[in-house]
Parts: sequence; structure tokens; C-alpha cells
Amino acid sequence: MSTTDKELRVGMVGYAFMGAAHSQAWRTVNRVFNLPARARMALICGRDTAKVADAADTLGWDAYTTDWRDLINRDDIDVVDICTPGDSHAEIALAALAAGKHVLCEKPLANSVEEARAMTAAADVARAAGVRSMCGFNYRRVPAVTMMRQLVADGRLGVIRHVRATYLQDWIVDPQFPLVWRLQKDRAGSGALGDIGAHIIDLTQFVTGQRISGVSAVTETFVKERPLPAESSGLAASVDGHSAPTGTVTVDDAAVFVARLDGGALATYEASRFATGRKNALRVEINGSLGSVVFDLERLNELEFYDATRPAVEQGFSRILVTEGEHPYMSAWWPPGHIIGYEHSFTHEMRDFIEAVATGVDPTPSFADALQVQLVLDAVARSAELGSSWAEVEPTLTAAAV
Ligand code: SOE
Repeated sequence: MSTTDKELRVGMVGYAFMGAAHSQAWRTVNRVFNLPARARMALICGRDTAKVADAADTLGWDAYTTDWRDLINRDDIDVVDICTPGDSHAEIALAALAAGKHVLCEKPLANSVEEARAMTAAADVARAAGVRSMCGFNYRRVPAVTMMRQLVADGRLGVIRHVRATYLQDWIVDPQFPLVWRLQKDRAGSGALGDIGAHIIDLTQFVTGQRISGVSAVTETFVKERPLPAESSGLAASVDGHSAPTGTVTVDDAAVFVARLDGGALATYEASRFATGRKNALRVEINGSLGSVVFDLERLNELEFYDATRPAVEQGFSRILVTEGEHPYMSAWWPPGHIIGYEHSFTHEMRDFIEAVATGVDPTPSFADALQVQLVLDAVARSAELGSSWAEVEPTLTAAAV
């Protein structure tokens, strides 16, 4: 419980899924952690007056506005929390930093490398004036992921040889799912690649301490036309039995790539929204010369750990239940064995952000860290487009038995 009277007055832009997840964290963080400042949920911003008014009431914000520039220009706002689609991240972050506001921006940082570079440069300038910025890769703050990084850093896995990361969803498998903003390049920048691929890129670089130095990729858009959302077409999904007007999907539905990391590891990545049956299935496995560790978001309180230094008769993957007080963040919650969830990663994210801003240090991941992710996203998209490293397999004359 924070007892300080120092406040960080937060203004949040956006109120959809990430706005709700961030609100849960802002509501909770000072009741669970004893921090040098308290977050005040001062102002929420959204374009639709009725919807943002409802969001302010539902999510627990003191007031609301429909103009993010109003939010940024107010003297009684210290932090700008950006929870909007990617096409507005740069504009809002640049204005907020110029206005001397600390910034937390959801991932991916931007819709392009150019935007990410500009945001990183602005963050560097603002830092000189004590203004802090962070990108919201929340999975770093799952205790088991932080512990994974510690195991690697402590040398428990030895030399890292393989990184194997998948992030699988299936929410758009139905071709009748409408053409929402996440399926439009001008809004989202990319599809599965930037939305969920960004997470496994950041997470694996965070855990291994190595950076991706090169990739070879393929991407696919399985469903290329989708019904326009009712609110944009003004029509219901179907009118008089005729299908609603459709639009072109301009982003990837799935991205698969191999990568080299700068510490010598080989890596495979798969980000798909067409993994039927997988709802939010993030899994990372790290193989090293002395052992392996596996994280599975569906069992986010656990790690599978293989210690190759143990006597042969004792070897096997053990299950670490990451709920001890000694585990990252866990002393703030419940007794051992009382597990936490997806939402707690955001509370930990706000904890670290508040502590960094209040003590005058830079929170991580920085915009520069997020720019590195953006550079990887760009390299994957270029590789997939060029197909340059792709070696075709000569078709056999007869269909092989498969
Ligand atoms: C995609 O649907 C999504 O909401 C991502 O945008 C989030 O970053 C991820 O945490 C959950 O899935």
C-alpha cells in the first residue's frame, strides 16, 4: 500500500481492451505495492462522448475528454498513457513528450521504423529534461518471464543455442469476422506480426539478452476480403440476404520466420491469428548447453526447467511454481501457491513505471528497445516481401505419399 502523498496524475488515451487492462492496473497498483508515488486516474480520452463517459465511470477515471490534445495541454496531467491503435502512437507520444509529459505507449511502439525512430529521438531529448518514457511490453512483467531471464543471466542454461517462440490466436478464423482496424495496415501497421509477433520478439530478446541480427520470413493473408464493420458500412452484416459490402485485408494473418541472435543462437518464431483452437497461446522455449527453460502463457505461474547438470538418473523437466515471495513481484500478492493472472502483468508494468518516474530513472523497455523490435518487424516484412532467401523445393513428378 502506497502511503506517500506524491501523485502522478495519469491521462489515458483509448478505452478498449488495452485501456481496460491498463485501467485495472492503475486502479490496483498503489493498493498492492508501496511506491514513492500514487497514480491518480485523472482523465480518460476517447472520440465518442457517450462511450468515453461510460468508460470513465466503468473503469474508474475522475473525468473524460474527447480531445487528446486537451489532455496533453493540461497542467494537471503528468503522465500520458497511450492505448490507441498504432496509427496514432507517434502523433500523441511526440506531442506528449514535447509538453513534458511522461509517456507509457502500448506495443508495438509505432506503425513504422520511421515513426519509431522519431519517437525514440524525442524521448532522448525529453529525457534530458527528466521526462521518462516506456513501451508496454507487458509479458516481460509476468514473474515467470522475469525469472526466465534471471536463469539465463545466472548461466543456468549455459550457452544459448535455440530460441523457439510461438504466439497463436484464432479470433479471425471465421471469414465473416469484419474488417476491424487490426486488419488494416494504415491503422495497425501490420497484422499478427506487429500485434503478437512483437511480443515474442521483445520477450525473447529480454529473456536471452541477445538481439535478433537477421531473419528469413514468410507471411500469409489467408482471408483477403472481409465484410466491412457495421459501423463503417452503415449496413448490418447482411441486408435482405445479400452480403454486406466488403473490404480488402491489408495485413498479414500469420508470420513465420527464422532468425539469428547476436549471441549465436538460432531462433524460430511463429505468430498466427489462424491457429484454430489457440486463443492466446504464447510459448517460449530456450535451449542451452546446460539446460532448457519453457514458459507457457496458459500456465503463466509456472516454468519448466531442465537442468542438464543434475545426475543423469535425476534428469527431467521440473515444474517451478513461480509463486514464492522470493520470485519477482510475488511478495506483494498472496501466499505461495495462490496464483496470479494475465492482468497482473499490467499492474507490475505500472509498478515499475511509477517507481522509475518517481525516482528519476528510465523505465524499461525504453522507446529505443521498442525501436529495436520495430526494426525486426520491418526486417521480417521485407524478407517476406522479397522472398530472397527462399529456396523452392523442386516439385516431384509424382505426388509423394504424405
Ligand atoms: C491481440 O488481440 C492482443 O490483444 C494483443 O494486442 C495484446 O498485446 C495481447 O496481450 C493480447 O492479444
